[in-house]
Amino acid sequence: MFTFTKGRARAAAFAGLVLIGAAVVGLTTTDWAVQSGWSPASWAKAAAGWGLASPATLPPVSTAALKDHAFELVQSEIKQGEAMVDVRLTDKRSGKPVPGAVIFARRIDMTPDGMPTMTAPIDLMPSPEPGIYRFKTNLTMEGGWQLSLAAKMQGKSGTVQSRLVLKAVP
Ligand SMILES: [Cu+2]
Repeated sequence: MFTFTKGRARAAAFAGLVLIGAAVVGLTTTDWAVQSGWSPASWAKAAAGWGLASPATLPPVSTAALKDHAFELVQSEIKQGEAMVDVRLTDKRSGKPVPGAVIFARRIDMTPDGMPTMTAPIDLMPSPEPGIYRFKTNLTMEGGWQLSLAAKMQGKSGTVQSRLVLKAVP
């Protein structure tokens, strides 16, 4: 018989929470890249970071937006082609950057230029500094691109959702 270890159960519960969160806020995997590069170990670590002792103590999923937190672009004009896009997660009350958020959904497309179906791959890279989140993408066309992000923060039940417009320049 296969038995779940406590760590595995916790990881599975956390993965479930993130997917439920994505579903509840109206995101689907076809529209959004739900982060797939996680290992159960990192899920368990993230869950442990939230102080989750066991799946039974998982907090209820809230769709309430965390309006006092937002992502902002470090640079809003980026050279066309393969690019790194840095965003800062800020607590608007203190102005301080917030490290350690789990970005569970992300998408980049050309909605600002009337091309909502024109998307590009967008991968989360290692953070260059605390509170800064870096993405690798390929802005194949000049013009306006919209970066949509949804994230969970440690110790908070709501979701940070931001839509940021950047410009790919020659
Ligand atoms: Cu386009």
